[in-house]
Amino acid sequence: MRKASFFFLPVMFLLLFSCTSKPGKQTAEDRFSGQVNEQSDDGGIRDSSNREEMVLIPGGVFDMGAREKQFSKLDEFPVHKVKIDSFLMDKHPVTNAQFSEFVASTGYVTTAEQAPEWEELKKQLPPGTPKPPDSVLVPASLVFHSPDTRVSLNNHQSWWGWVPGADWKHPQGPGSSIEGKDDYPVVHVSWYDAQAYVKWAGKRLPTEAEWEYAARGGHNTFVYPWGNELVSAEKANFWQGTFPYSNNGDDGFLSASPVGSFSPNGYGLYDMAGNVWEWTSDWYHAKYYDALARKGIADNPKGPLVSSDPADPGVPKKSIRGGSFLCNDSYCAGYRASARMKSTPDSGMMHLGFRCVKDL
Ligand SMILES: [Ca+2]
Ligand SMILES: [Ca+2]
Repeated sequence: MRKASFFFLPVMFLLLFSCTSKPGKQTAEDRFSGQVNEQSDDGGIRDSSNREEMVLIPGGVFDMGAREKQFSKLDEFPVHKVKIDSFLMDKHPVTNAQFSEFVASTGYVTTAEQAPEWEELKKQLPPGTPKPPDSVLVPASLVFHSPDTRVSLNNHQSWWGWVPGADWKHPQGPGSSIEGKDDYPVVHVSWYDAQAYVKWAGKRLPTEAEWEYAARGGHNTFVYPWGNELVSAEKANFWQGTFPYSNNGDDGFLSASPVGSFSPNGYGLYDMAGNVWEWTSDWYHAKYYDALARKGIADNPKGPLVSSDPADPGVPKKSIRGGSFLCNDSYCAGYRASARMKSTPDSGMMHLGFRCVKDL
């Protein structure tokens, strides 16, 4: 498995960003409507009016972007005014139990559970890229492993493995399971999988602006969902130790944690910092804030029309937010409210999930 993944990763990482992706074999439209609507007993749409798991995020105007310069990245600038209308947001990321209910109801098959098709994959690769062996063109997803030797923090291939059989029911790959983990966030879900779920639930994914506004918990000056104190083991599930080699687990968790294991923010939202990254509806664009800043107050921005990641030209990505159990101050400090990350929409990863929002 390791040998296969190492062979394939150089190909994969041409596609993917810093955190990578998986080639899906369906279009976004296919994945939205096909399986869900065809197989669902109730027409594919669940009447999800249960608001008890959601909290009201009251609308307002806030300053979107970086609050400090130690950890902030260029794509968090310039800080700009954004108006957000009131909306409802899930208190926590979608759990394995919730996703299981969706799959049981619809028969949905996630991206990671399907083999990539070379004809589709090669469209995203430079001409002449050789076809990988069939042994790696199998259902698989990306699983973290600590490297055995010293590696560059710029070399993400060093700690991500393309693991056949890894999917939402097998977060660490074959032999692992989600038994007893009903209240853990679902992972290894692509953006298309998340979209299928929110449609079924009668909800939607948050915009990047909504996500950041909600993460601040009503406090415009906060760096983190809890305030301005630096991250610590009591605040969130992140990486204590030297990333990516040694994880002390001082916060009690070496990987994902049950949702709600740490204190909520000012709006009553759990896990906005750490645990798993969360998909947003927006395309990622490194310069999007420049465009918004010229508007005065941006009114409920829904992301750019096209994606742009200078680190990976030509590969469209969606914005993901909030950081994960792999985040550390030495690397991404993704648990800051303004921190941005990105991933190709067909990515499935062991530290990436989502939560839903709903209009009032
Ligand atoms: Ca941890
Ligand atoms: Ca999170």
